Amino acid sequence: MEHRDSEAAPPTLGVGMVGYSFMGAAHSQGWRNVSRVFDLPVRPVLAAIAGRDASAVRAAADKHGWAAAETDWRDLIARDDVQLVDICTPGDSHAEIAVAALEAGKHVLCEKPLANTVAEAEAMTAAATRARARGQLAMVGFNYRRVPAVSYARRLIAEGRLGALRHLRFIYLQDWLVDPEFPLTWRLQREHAGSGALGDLGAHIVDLAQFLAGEPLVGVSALAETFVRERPLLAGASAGLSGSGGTARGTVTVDDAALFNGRLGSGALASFEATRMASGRKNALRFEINGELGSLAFDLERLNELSFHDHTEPAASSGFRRILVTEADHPYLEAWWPPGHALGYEHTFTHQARDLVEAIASGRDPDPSFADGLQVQRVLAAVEESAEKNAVYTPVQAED
Ligand code: SOE
Repeated sequence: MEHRDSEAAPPTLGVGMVGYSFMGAAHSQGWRNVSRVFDLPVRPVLAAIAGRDASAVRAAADKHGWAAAETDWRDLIARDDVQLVDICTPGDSHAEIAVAALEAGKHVLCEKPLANTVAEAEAMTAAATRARARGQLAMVGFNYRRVPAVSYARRLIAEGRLGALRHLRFIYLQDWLVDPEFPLTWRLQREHAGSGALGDLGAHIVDLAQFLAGEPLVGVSALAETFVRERPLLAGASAGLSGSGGTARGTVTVDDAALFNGRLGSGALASFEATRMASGRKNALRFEINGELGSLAFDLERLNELSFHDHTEPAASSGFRRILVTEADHPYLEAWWPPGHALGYEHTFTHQARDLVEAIASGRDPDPSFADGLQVQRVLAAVEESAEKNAVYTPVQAED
């Protein structure tokens, strides 16, 4: 924040983004429209975008509204017109870029999961702590916290409307890996993605469980499986070649699905299922939370709705009721459309940009912080360790 164009206009915050695929496009949308929707003390400016392929990054800059394009993220960080670096690359480059950006005096937004390993997440969190002392902020992009209905669920839980929590049940199901001929992209390679459905989808629901409950998971027991162990290589790729004749195939080195149970500090129990093999389920992130005074249920595929059961009401007339989370006093809704005029997936990125910009302008710690991202990473590591050890897995006896 940093440049003031005129006395009347708010100061600007130059944003530089690294990466321009799905998440780059989604974050771009957020940066592009945030100051047209919310009245912000600081106006983000899409200063520059970086990617390795010169013509592709130039095309992405034009398409998504970035003023300049760079082919090396180091050059992006070095730019004077960039005060915030938004990292939308695969997990294997998060740590290097984030630490370099923070050390160069930039604020950082980093896509989830924070890193591929706990060690990387620890280094990033240490860099964020050092940067905080110099006034720079770091946030991790768990965008589903910013669905208004999810944010409202947190508000109801924090207000005590559910009382003590007993069970938290989370599933996150997609189906884009059902086809065994789907190619071996970076998301299926451990060295690039860290893990599979676990880090990609499980990270979201672990973060949401901890955010909604307001406390961390303290232990887990897990199962994980890779159902399709070899997939066609992408054109041009050569590592891990196998097969003869037809398409060359490579080894899938991450999980296709992970199931785990966990315990929160308060003693509440949580269950999780993350898979990219659930045919028919496109982006089904669902939860149900039961407390001593009531329950909440949510489905991302109906993201403007929150189901609430108030168990203190007379039994005869109580039951789950649907709250349409589009009222002006629901989270984030004051700036959008009249009640009933629904929001969607993309709006979570606008809300994410708003929350980070407001934190920067006010000097408040953003949330989720890198420390929150590290906590999620620790849970993912514990899940992998438990699944590898088959720690609490007991085979059901087969019939004689
Ligand atoms: C792919 O599975 C993916 O894009 C995730 O990486 C995102 O985090 C999730 O929000 C949607 O699905």
